[in-house]
Amino acid sequence: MSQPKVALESTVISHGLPYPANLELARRMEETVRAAGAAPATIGILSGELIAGLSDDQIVHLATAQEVRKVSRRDLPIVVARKLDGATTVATTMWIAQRFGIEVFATGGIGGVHRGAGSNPSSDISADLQELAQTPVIVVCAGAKAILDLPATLEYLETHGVTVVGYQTDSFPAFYSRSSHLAVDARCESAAEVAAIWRAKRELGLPGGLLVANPIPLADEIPAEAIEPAILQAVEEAATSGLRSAEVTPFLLARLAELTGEKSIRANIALLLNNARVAGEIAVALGS
Ligand code: PSU
Ligand code: MN
Repeated sequence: MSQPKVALESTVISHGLPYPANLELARRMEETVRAAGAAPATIGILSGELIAGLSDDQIVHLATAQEVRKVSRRDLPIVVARKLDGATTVATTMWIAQRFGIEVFATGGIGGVHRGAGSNPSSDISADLQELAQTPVIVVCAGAKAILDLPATLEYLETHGVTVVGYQTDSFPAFYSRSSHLAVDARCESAAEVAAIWRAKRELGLPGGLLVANPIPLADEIPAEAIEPAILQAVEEAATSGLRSAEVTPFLLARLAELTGEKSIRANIALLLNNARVAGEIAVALGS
């Protein structure tokens, strides 16, 4: 049997964290997956080629180049036809992972329903959610950032039949904070329990992915109250700046990082590594 594999995304490298924290993080994610007994495959697009298992040189390129497009599902045919470089979001990383036969993927936070989307005709809902409904990959995340509307995000996942399990938690995490106080569908204590739910889903013939929500380690947590003023400011600035589509999330992430400083970058790295470890353990439990 081949070694269990874990997919890793590249939008967090090109657009999620500043250099050099992004490069160090990408390398440490891979080491953490290996330490758990699995093989990492960082996913990205170079000159239009979909790659699952970027080399270190290729990761350096995505961490440093200025013109790397953030590639969601709708961008895939464009970057392939035009032979462009692309950093893959959760949606595209899932899609490429399943093409390469990889079942487990570690990320930081998934995209979701943006605040105000429900009442807004130009509502912004990440393609990550539809991908979870369609593509058979286990996604290990620390929930989603509270820049999003978390109740609406969970409702959307429910509507589209996406099972959300909490890893050693009863509530959906809010990225920097361990709890959003919103319930998950089931609590799993171990990687073996996650693997059992995944196998049952496959045996039932249900399409789509499984979302595993793994809270940030306690020592690295930033309380929700501490981060909320920065979120409100960033969301307000995004609304008044007239940003649209794929630009919104990178803008919010960058403003939040500026407003909250080093501490939020440290927290971001800590939760990503924690997710790489759990994803590695799940891949080993599945033997996939
Ligand atoms: N949330 C984070 N960090 C990130 C992202 C989301 O805390 O880097 C990235 C992920 O790649 C995710 C994407 O898939 O942003 C979602 O973008 P959009 O909302 O445009 O779908
Ligand atoms: Mn969007």
